[in-house]
Amino acid sequence: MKMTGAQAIVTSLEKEGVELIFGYPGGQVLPLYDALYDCKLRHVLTRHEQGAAHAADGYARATGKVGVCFATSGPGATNLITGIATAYMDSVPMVCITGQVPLSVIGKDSFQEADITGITAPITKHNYLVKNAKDLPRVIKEAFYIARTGRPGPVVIDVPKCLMTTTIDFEYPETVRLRGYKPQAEGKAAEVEAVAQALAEAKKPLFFVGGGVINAEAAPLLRRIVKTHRIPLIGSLMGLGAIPVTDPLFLGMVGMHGTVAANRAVMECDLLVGIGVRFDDRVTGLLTRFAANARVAHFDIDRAEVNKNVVADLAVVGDLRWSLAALESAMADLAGEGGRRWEDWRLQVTRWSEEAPLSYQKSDDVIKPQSVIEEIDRQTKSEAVIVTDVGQHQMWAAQYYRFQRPRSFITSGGLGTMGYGLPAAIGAQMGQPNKSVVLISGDGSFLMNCQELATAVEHRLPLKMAILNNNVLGMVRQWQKLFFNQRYSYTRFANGGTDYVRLAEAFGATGLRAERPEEMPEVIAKALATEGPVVMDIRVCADENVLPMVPAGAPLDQMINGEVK
Ligand SMILES: Cc1ncc(C[n+]2csc(CCOP(=O)(O)OP(=O)(O)O)c2C)c(N)n1
Repeated sequence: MKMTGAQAIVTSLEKEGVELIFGYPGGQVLPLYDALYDCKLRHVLTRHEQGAAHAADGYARATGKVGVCFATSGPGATNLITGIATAYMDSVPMVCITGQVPLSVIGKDSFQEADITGITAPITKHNYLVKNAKDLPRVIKEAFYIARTGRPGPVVIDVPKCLMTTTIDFEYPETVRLRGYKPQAEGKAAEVEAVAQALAEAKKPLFFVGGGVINAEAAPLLRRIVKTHRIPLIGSLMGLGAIPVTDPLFLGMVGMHGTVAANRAVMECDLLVGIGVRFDDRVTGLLTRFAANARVAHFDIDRAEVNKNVVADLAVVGDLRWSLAALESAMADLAGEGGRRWEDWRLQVTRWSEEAPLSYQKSDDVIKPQSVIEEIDRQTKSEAVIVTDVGQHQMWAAQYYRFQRPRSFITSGGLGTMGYGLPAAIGAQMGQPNKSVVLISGDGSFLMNCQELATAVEHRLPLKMAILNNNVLGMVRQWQKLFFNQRYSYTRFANGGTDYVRLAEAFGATGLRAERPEEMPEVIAKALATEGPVVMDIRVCADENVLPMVPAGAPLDQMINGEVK
């Protein structure tokens, strides 16, 4: 069928089953937007391209589908960068289509020209500068395949405007043939056997669960193994929800703001089985002391992760759905002993959990930020999809919300991107229209992309937004307090900060405020009962620290306010 390049892009996206595109138009994508005008695809106009990228990312994380965003050339494309890097760090499948100046003027510093494939090379799984309109269907087919297979990630397709108006014979390829890219779904049976053998020999085994389990949709398998063998687990920030955090065998998040029990278990286990994790520095602390008494087994889809940070004694490279199924079979001999094997170890770690639970000083005078998360958890019955920004509020959300399901915690883990929350929550809510989506943000982070309130209002999203407003850049202030002699350099907002109730109202959203501890539960209840987007300005005390805390670069048993000294 004959059609223009722009129509070919749109038709290819339809063939990929795309339902939603987040984007922002401009000169070099005008023909593409013209093709959108009368097609079935739904396009959401964000108020900033960064918002479009994060919304596509939030949509992808909430649904498991590939998120799609559009931007024009030059500043439109560069505004996507933070969103692309955020998705790359957390292995989120995304396809970003950017307009480029016409082929004849590339390299001439043309109006709104930026070398976006050059700029995004280190933060994309792959990228394309398309040079021939007839390649568009194949490139789009490949881009979706690359984004969602193997270790997922963002792919950029840069399309010079002249290709969008060129007529081609459209034919959508049925298959993808890429030399040099063959994601390894199945690992080696012998590698799995070796892990099962190590488990049989271990006295103190510990599973360490990461975002890879959620990405691979392997949580049900993991839950089955844990139910049978009752091996204690810890999680990374990205792994929260893979196992219900209320399961007594789940010792909590590990690392800088991990629980005493989780960090202590790492220091004392004799076999650490990392599953879909990348052992980043916020998790390991001082690498040479991390799991120093343990053999390490590492399951991951990405061979490059093995031995990158923590040297693995055993490794299984493959899709976790394959690897965990294989592990389950390989552990069959141990199944009968599930109740008794490792009983002492299990008792020991659960005792640590009981002895040193997460805790904070309660107050009747000021709203404690942790209590806000507990109240949101109670009122949403631990069933909401929680999206966060970055800072103290993010860590409190991770610590105090009781996640039950995969894809119920959406947060920027690897890049730690302030401003991620609101647009990601919009994407998550659009991807999961029937779920209760709650954004937990900070007053600093919220302002970074608050223009997206306009998008939430335009689409009448039932999104509830809780700003833990401490009038400071809390997490940075915490470091200044603990490690810079309380020299609070530029971390307080002058003049009492922003009036978030009026900000919400200016955009047409509902704004509510809680200043006193007794008002807070009512404000949350009212927000949840109010239709459409609601911003809650919750005035929390500023002088609160996220604890426990392992100082950067210290070993995990040196926790501030942890019982392990
Ligand atoms: C884009 C970006 N800029 C700067 C930082 C560094 N940073 C990390 S946490 C933080 C403070 C966040 O403040 P707020 O959103 O108010 O949350 P709080 O820590 O007070 O809960 C800053 C500035 C960052 N993570 N991202």
